[in-house]
Amino acid sequence: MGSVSASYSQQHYQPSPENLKNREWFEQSRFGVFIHWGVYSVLGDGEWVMNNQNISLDEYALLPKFFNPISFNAKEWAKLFKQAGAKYITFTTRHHDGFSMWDSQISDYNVVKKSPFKRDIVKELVEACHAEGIKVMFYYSLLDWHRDDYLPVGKTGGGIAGRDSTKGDWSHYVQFMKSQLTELLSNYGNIDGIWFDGHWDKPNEDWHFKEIYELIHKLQPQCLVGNNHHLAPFEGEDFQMFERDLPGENTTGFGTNAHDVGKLPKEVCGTIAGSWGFELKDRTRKSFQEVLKYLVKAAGHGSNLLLNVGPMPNGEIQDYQQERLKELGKWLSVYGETIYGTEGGAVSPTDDYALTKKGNQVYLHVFKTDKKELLINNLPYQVKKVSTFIGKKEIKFSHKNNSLRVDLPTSTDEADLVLTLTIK
Ligand code: FHN
Repeated sequence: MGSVSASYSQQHYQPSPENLKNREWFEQSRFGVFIHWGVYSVLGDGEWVMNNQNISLDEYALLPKFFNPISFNAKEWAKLFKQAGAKYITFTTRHHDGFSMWDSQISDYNVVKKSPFKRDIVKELVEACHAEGIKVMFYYSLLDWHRDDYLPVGKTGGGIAGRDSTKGDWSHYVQFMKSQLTELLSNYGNIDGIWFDGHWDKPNEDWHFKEIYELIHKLQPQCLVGNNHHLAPFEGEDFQMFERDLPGENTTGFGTNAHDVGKLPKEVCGTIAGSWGFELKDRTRKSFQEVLKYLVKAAGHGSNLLLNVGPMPNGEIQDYQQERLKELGKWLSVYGETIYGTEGGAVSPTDDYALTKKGNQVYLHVFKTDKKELLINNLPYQVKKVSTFIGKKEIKFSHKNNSLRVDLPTSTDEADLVLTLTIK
């Protein structure tokens, strides 16, 4: 096992012009849809079911036979994402169970060869999204509960516990990943990002990230590399991600990177449901107000929100998840200017408000509150005028010693009252 640092120190990654341009696009996008969908959805117990229920490889191998999503319609999904105002999707091409959702020539353990559905889901989804002008990123799990060459098990691996760890062959596994990534980046047109996950299963392993990232950038220079290792960004990465947390926060305990918010474009990911993959006992459904606040607070931190849906095994996205997306889309069709293409505000979002900025306009998003006035300290702008974003009605304010006090209109029962601050 090599040392972690050996794989990515001593490099001087120079992003290509295409890559830098794509980072700009990414930063302006602010909203993407995450999709966790695989054969695990059949069991309706989340994407970790193999590990959590300690299902053996032989038992799990029966699952693809039941994966026959006859209601899957990539074009309908893409239309929904467009209607939601999403600028990109990130799709789980292969999650920790090691099952490939495309017609991989390198592994038969894939949707075309092992399921009665026999259709290349990745291909259909990419084509449908591109037709709607939505960019596509691929989630790719580094962790694998299925393959022998990944052995010995890492920190997780209920399904593979007890297997013969002498079968492991790390360099073979790394080569396998490179071959699969080559397929994904050669056969599906422009792919705008690779979203790695699972490094934390074997954090001290030499993952050969230098070679892997170089391969990606060679195959598609614009393709942005992100890695959900919950650490400060490694060399060769193009964006920094934060799981279920806002940049700088660490409420989940994942984020040892929480206080190490770098300069790369940022993305926060979170769910509409309680879990990522489909759960039958889906009892933690977020309201529109909650998901909207998540999006706005992420933007206030200068970050995108990647909001997850977990489609059902028949290929449908649950009605309430569709509703949340449509509600966001409706809101963004009115307030998009205050989110897309903005920078984060100079003051960090709180539970009461978030600020976004575009040129000399600052948008003050006030979340549903009973308060009659709002006080923001340490605001480094000279405010000339405060008005409602809708209707341009002037609002009373005072601004002394970097503290802004704003009178709130009596009816703040909107999920997010947006005010425009005109600054000098
Ligand atoms: O284990 C995965 C989990 O299933 C899911 O894919 C999330 C998404 O951020 N990432 C991992 C947990 O860190």
